[in-house]
Amino acid sequence: MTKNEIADVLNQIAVLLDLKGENPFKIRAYQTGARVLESLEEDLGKIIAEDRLSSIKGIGEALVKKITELHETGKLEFYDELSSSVAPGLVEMLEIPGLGAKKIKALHSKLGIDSIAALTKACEDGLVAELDGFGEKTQAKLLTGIKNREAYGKRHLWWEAFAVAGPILEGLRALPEVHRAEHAGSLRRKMETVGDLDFIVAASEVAPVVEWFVTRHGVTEITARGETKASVRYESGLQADLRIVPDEQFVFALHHFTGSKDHNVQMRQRALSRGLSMSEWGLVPAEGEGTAKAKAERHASVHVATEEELFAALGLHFIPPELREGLGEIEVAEKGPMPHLVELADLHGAFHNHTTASDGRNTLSEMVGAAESLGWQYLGIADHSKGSYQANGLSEERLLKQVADIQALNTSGRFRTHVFAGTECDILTDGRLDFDDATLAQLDYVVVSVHNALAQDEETMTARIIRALENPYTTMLGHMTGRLLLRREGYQLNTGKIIDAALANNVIIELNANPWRLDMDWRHWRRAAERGLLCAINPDAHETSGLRYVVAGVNIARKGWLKKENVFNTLSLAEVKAAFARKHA
Ligand code: DGT
Ligand code: CA
Ligand code: CA
Ligand code: ZN
Repeated sequence: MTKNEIADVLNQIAVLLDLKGENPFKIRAYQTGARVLESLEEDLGKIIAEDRLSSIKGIGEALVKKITELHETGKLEFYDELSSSVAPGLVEMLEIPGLGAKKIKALHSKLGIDSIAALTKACEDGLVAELDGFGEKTQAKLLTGIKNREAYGKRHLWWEAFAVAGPILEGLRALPEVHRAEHAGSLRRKMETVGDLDFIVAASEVAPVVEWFVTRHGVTEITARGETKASVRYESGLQADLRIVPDEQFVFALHHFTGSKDHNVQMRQRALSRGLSMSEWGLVPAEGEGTAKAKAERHASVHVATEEELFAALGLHFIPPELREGLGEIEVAEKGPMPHLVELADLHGAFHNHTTASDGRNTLSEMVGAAESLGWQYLGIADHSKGSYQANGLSEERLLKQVADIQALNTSGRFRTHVFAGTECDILTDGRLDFDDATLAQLDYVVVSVHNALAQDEETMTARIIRALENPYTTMLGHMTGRLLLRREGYQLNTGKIIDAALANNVIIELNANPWRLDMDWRHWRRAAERGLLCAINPDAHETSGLRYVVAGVNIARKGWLKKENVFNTLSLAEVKAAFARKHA
C-alpha cells in the first residue's frame, strides 16, 4: 500500500473508533498518524527498511506496527475486525450534516437506527424529534441533509452538464485577467455522465476570477474557496471546480485534471521510465527526494505551450481527450498518430427519427426542414410500428400512406434534403418483426427495436434480438440495451453474441445519440468496429431540436475510437441509396 492509502485506512480507523465510543486520545493518535503520513516527503518503504518509522514525530509505537503491516501486506487484521464490528450504515450516516459520532450512537442505541434509510423513516415518523438532544428543528435539518445528499451525490448527463458548462467557459474567457481557460475532467473526456465540472484557467490575477466564478447567476452555494481555487454548486446540484494556475503550468494542470486517473497513472509511469517526474505542476527530472510539488519547485519544468508539446515531450503523438481512459491509447500514440476520429461535419444525415405520425412532436415536413437547415443530404423517418400502441405506432395502412407522402415530398422538390422511408419496427417477444415481409419490402430501410417484455432473461432476450437481425429486411438495430442513463438499466443481453449476429447478417448497429441512451455503449465500439461492424449515429429525434443530439452521438463514437469509415451516415446520399439497393438485391 502507498502512504496515502495507508493514511486513508488510519483515518477510517479513527472514524470507526469514534462510532464505538473509544477514548478520544486513541482516536486522535490515528488522525495525527494519517496527517503525518500524508505530508511525508521521504519514501515510506525506505524509512521502514531502515527502521526509522518510530523516530518520526506523530507516529506512536502502536502505529509503527500497523503502518508496517499495511505497507508490506496491504492488509491489517485489526482494521478488518474493527470494520466488521460496526454497521456500514453508521459510517455512511456521518456524511449527513449535523450528525457526528455521538448523535449516531444515540440514534443507534435508542431507536436501533443503523442506516440512512432507517433514519429517514424515523424522521418522517417524528421519532427523532422526541429523542433527548434532538428536537423538531434537528429532525427537519436531518431530513433536508438526506435529501441534499441524494441530489448532490447524483451524476449528471453530459448533455445537461455541458449546457451549464458552456456559458461558464465563455464567461471565464471573456474576463480581462484570463489568458487561457478550458474544460477539464469527465466533461472534456465526453463521458456519458459527469460527476462535477472542472475548469482550468491561466490568469494574471486570481481574485477577480474567483469572485466572478462564485457570484455567477445560478450559483446556490460556495462549497470551497481558496487562494487559487473555488467550488460552487448550481441549482441542479451540479458542482463546478475552478483552478487557477500561472501560464507556464496551464498545460500540465489541464492535462492532469482532464484525466482520467488511469490515463494519468500510465503517463506518470512513462515519464518516470524516462527519468522524469510528471505532475499538475510540470515535467521535471525525477531524481532527488520529496513530493512532485517540491521537485517542480526545485527544478525548472520542461516548457510546453500546448498539450501536443506535452505528449511530444514523452515521445507520444497527441491523444484526444475522449480517448484518455487508460485503455491502450498510450501504446497506440507511441507508434504513430492516433486514428482520425469521426467528426460532426462528417455526418450527412441520420435514420432513426419520428414524426407526429407516431409519438413525435413535429410533422414530416417540419422534420425535413430542420434536417435541411443542418445541411443534411438525407433524413430517415422511422416511426413506431403498430405493436407500440402507447407510442401511437403505425398500422400497415398508415405506414404505406406515409411512404406515399414521403415519395411525394421527394418528388415535389420542396427540400434539398432527401427523405428515406423507414420504420422503427418492434421486435416481438419471440423475435419476429411487427410487420410482414410484404410490408417491409415497401420501405427503404428497417430499424428494429425492443420496446416490450423488457424483463426477459439474458438468453431469451439475446435469442429474440438475434432472430430479428436474421430477418433479411432488417437494416439496423435500434438502442441495443434500452438503457436510460441514471434512470433505468438496460435489458439483460449478451452483447458479444449480438455483435456477432449483426456482423454475420450485415446489419448496422445504431449508436442511439439521445443523451439519455448513448446505446450501444462506447466501451464496445472499438473492438466491434475493428471486426467490421458499421455504426449509425441516430438522434432518435422526436422533435426538430432532437436532431442536434447527433452531437452527443459523435462524442460517444469518438470515445469508441470510431473513424469516419466506421459510421454509415457519413456516406453521401448516392452511397446510401446504393447500399440500400444492395441490401435488397
Ligand atoms: P467525474 O467528475 O466523477 O465525472 O470524473 P472526473 O474524471 O472529472 O474526476 P474529478 O473531477 O474527480 O477529477 C478530474 C481529474 O483530475 C481526474 O480525471 C484525474 C485528476 N485527478 C483527480 N484526483 C486524482 C487523483 O487522486 N489521482 C490522479 N492520478 N488523478 C486525479
Ligand atoms: Ca469532474
Ligand atoms: Ca472535480
Ligand atoms: Zn425506440
